[in-house]
Amino acid sequence: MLFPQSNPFRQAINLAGIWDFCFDPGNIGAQTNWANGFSDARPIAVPASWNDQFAEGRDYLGGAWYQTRFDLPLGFDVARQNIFLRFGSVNYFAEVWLNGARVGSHEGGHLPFEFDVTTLLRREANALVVRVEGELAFDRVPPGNIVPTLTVSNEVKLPAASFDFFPFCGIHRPVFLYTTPRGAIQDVTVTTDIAGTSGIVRAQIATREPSSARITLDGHNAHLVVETQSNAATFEVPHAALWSCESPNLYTLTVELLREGAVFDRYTLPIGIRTIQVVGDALWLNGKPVYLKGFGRHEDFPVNGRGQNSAVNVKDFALLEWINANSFRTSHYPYAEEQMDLADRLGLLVIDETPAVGLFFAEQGLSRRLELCRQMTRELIARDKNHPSVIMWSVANEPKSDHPNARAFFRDLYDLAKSLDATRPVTLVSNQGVQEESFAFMDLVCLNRYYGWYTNLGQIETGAQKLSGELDALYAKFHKPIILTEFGADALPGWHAVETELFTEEFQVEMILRDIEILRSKSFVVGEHIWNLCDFKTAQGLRRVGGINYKGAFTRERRPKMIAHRLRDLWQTKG
Ligand code: BDP
Repeated sequence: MLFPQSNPFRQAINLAGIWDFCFDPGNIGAQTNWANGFSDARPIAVPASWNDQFAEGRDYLGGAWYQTRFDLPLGFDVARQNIFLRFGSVNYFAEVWLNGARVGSHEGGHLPFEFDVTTLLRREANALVVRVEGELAFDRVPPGNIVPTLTVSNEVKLPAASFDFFPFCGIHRPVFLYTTPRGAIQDVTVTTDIAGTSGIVRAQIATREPSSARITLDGHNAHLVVETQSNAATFEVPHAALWSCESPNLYTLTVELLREGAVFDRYTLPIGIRTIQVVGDALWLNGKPVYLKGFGRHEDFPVNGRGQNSAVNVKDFALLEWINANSFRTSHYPYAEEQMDLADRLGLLVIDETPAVGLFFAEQGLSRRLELCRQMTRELIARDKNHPSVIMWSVANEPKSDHPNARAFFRDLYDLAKSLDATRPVTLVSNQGVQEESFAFMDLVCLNRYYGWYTNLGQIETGAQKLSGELDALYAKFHKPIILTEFGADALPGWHAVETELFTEEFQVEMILRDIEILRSKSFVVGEHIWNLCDFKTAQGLRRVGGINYKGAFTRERRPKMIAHRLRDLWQTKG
């Protein structure tokens, strides 16, 4: 799915700003037709989560209504164009009306969706209404409110999430209104390869009507043009400037559609020429082994919640660069498209994860959860397939996969991801260790471990030895490269002790650095991702003082803890 863009053939406007908002715990909106507009509204910022914007409503996840009005800008022409209304993401369920007519709905919190609204628009005072609802339920993805008869729950949480981050709700990413000409470019798929010193770029396009196309590749002294009737082009780029962490070289791919020799649509895409492969025990980028140094992260910031925030994105990427990280995982859901563009530009390697966190496999709701996971996998790959920064797909985080239904569930998702994208490895992030049956068919093993913290509490050396033994056992069983995708300890910023003590910055340093020594002693370990880049908000619970997970190397306000300085020294170079 293409991101909206403006050029001489397309226009996009961002409807961000202050909208009208109303909580609707009694479900009055549906009964009294708020779809046509509602009064007694309060102002709300879009995009942003609603939870921290007001004096009340922090834990409210039920129905709520948004509305805004807009005029059609000059150049938006319903007679000659298709006009789309596109949401970057809404958590969790969205229902949309335009000028009183129901446009459609979307389930799932972190992926874009759009509607062709051409026939519903008027020139002035268009009324857009969105009902959003973020209830936690056992048959949603991620699941929540799971009763103990369905699966073992770790801990009581308020709200009852089955995952360790706050279930922020609202219109989280930009809402665009954009035009395309009739018969426009619908999709572009780019794959790349390397042949000697040449780069091979294959572009496949989809159009709304059959059309001839001109596809151009520009950059780094190359200017290559292919005219095609078959919607496909292959370029051989001599002496290609490859995309890598050290040199994130981008080329520009331009697709133009031609009618009677004249261009009537254009879409421009930055692309990177690179390969990514699992080869034996190693992960190869551009034919050379690469070792991942970085973090699991969250989209999380005070007041804004999970709303797309470009300043925070830029800051987080600056911190990743400062600390000499070369990678991160979009734990535990797809991040904003704006972040993926930055990763391409700045040369960060991304493990791109679906929203499937905390899955369980009891029969009740299982087929619905699987169908949602399939939908989200399809939507994620459609959205992110062209990003050179994306080096693998993660189909889930920490499922409760010690259940007979789990293996078939993940086989299904693995096969689906591979059928949609044969160019990237597919993985599962698990805490089941050697018992994780799905590691048998995943391309890499991604393990989360907290020895010395949740197990072997305070025993850093004993924990490190257990980690060592477990890594050896995993490798002996699966013969695959391993990434430790989570490890770490909570550290209260400013809390210190001369002797080993839980929750101090010293303990966090000692434990992480000892674990890294173990990882570096195993040739089959291809990455270390510390949990987490920053402290982040969670549901309330006895393990989360103030509703915060303190495993960040930086605080929630992005100030470094001791571990940040130590990692910066250790990682020194990015590669
Ligand atoms: C792991 C989860 C992660 C948590 C982390 C923790 O994957 O979401 O935040 O533990 O407890 O199990 O800090």
